Amino acid sequence: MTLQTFTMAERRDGGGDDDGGEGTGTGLATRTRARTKQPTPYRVLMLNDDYTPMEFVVLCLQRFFRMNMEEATRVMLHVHQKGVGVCGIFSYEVAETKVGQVTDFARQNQHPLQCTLEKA
Ligand code: TYC
Repeated sequence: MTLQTFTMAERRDGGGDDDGGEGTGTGLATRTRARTKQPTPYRVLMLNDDYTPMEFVVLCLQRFFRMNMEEATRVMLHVHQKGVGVCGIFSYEVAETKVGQVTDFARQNQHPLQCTLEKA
């Protein structure tokens, strides 16, 4: 969310007085309103492989995607059977961070587990 300052003349709603309580006293009153902009969503995907233990994948889903045991097991089995599965949908920055966390944790434990992201 960004905060944008604008003059009364720029207000779509016609604004109020020109130097109200929050005015500048110069006759060019400004107000600040919140502008919300949804970030482009990205899917984080987990890929299957033949070597990473199922328990390790479940641990990753719990640790980095805040899934409970039941959810994490369901997603892990989906990936195991179909080859790929969705861990969650995030802003680019958050998605990229999670991919890095999973990849680093997998490498630290000598597992080939792969995680990637794509535009949702
Ligand atoms: N296929 C792996 C096995 O049989 C388990 C696995 C599941 C690996 C999901 C990666 O993203 C994955 N041990």
